[in-house]
Amino acid sequence: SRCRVAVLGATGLVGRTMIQVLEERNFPATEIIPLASSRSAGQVVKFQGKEFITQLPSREVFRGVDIALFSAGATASKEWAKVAAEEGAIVIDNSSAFRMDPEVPLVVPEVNPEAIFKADGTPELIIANPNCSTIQMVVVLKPLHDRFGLKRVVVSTYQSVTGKGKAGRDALESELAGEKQEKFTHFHQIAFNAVPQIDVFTDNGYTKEEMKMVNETRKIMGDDTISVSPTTVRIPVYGGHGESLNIELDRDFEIDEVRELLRTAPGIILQDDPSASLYPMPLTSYERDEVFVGRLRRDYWHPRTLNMWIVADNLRKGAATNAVQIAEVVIAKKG
Ligand code: 2RA
Repeated sequence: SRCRVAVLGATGLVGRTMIQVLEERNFPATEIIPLASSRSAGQVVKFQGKEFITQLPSREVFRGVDIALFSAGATASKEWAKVAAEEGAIVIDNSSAFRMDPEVPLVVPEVNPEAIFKADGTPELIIANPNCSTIQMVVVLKPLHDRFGLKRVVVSTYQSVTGKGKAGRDALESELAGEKQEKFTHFHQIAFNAVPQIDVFTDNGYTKEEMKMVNETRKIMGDDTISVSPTTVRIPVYGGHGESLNIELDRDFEIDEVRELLRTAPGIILQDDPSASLYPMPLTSYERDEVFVGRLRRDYWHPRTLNMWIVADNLRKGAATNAVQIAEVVIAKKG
């Protein structure tokens, strides 16, 4: 059934990608209600050949909205998610505001789509979209967890500057143009560099980005016995986040069995032929919706353990596409 879709943060990099993905996937929206802060209100947004004017969020604006996609930061989500839900919208929130709230499901459709729905079969009113670096990892961990049991993951990330939206992209561009950029990557230059800090440090020496990977993975997978040991690093690339995964399973495996399992798993494309130097890279994952897997190999130096390298477009599967896929599951059930 056709529905009215609001997008809060419509003029940001993720918000614009959400609208692009809704159009590409022919999401059955009768109209888009683009919402943004006063800085961006008034901007024109195109959708399915029609033009919509970006407005300020308000309770009235959410009245009659069926799906509200949020990507305007945690403060805006805390201010507007419950209001939108009270007005009848199903809120799919890409911010960190509700991800660890026990009342709010944290969903990757390939992993835990059932979490979208209450016991009575109706959708939860607020559904949280996980952090980009977590989404691409759990898409790959899910089939392994189901088949072999999952004990521990050591993950090192190589994250695109677009994880920080337009600010990240503009920072890299201005540095490459020779202008010094002060406010990005914690006052370090990002061009020609690697910065092992994404978001702020917490008391335990890990950054918020790293603790998101630890905590969100356990919630999405529904398994608090999984241990995740993360290091998240910003690098000056476009196109997606890369992640090196060292995965210890509960049961041993044949590497060809793992390869076949991943080749046929939902949301995954295997790009793995060392003889042809074929493996995933950010530039070849750009604007794609799948998680690309390569460099699959046994870890000969630790039992029941394998290594792999995965890449996904952090603006798409890492944010916008995952949110739209959740919306597709919601409306498919509504019929
Ligand atoms: C980043 N994952 O890459 C965080 C937020 N998108 O900056």
